Amino acid sequence: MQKKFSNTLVLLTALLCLNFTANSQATEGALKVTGEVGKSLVLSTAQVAAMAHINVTMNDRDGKAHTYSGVPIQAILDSAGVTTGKQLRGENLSKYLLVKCADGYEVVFSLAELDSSFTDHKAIIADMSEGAPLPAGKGPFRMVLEGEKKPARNCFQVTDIVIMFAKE
Ligand SMILES: Nc1nc2c(c(=O)[nH]1)N[C@H]1C(S)=C(S)[C@@H](COP(=O)(O)O)O[C@H]1N2
Ligand SMILES: [Mo]
Repeated sequence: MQKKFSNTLVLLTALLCLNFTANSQATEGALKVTGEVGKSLVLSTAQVAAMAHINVTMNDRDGKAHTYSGVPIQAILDSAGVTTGKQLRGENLSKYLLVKCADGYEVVFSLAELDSSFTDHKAIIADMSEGAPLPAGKGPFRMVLEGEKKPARNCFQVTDIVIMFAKE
C-alpha cells in the first residue's frame, strides 16, 4: 500500500516537472498579442522570423546608427485581427497599444501613429540587427520606430502587445 502511494507520488512529481518544462518552453521567446483583437496570438521567434521583414535604421543613445530588421507591426496586428488601415476611423481612433517588456518597461502608442495609412514612419518588431539575432539582453524582439529623436520608445525584450480602448 505504502509502495503504491510513493509510486504515485513519484509519478505525480514527474508529471508536474514535465508540465513545467513544456510550459516554460512554450512561452520562451514568445510575443503575445491580446486585448481588442480578433484572435489572440502567441508568436514564437520562428514564426516571427518566417514573416516578411523590412529594415529600419535608428540611432542609439550615443547617436550611433544601427540597422534593425523586423516585421512591420501592422502585419502582426493584421494577423491578430486588430483594426488597421481603412478600419482605423471613428471610435477605432481611440484604440492604443501597450507594449510590455520583460524588465517591466512599458510604452504606449496609439494605433493610428503606427499605421501606414497615417504615417510614413516605419514601425517594426525587430528580431535582427546588423545581420544577427538581437543579443540576449535586447531580444528576442525589439520595437523599433523610424524617425524618433531619441530611442526611449524603442523598447527591447518585448513580450506583450496589448490592444486597448481609451474611449469613454
Ligand atoms: N525594455 C526596455 N527597453 C528600453 C529601455 C528599458 O529600460 N527597458 N530603455 C529605453 C531607453 S531610455 C533607451 S535610451 C534605449 C537604449 O537602447 P540602447 O542600449 O540599444 O542604446 O532603450 C530604450 N528601451
Ligand atoms: Mo534613454
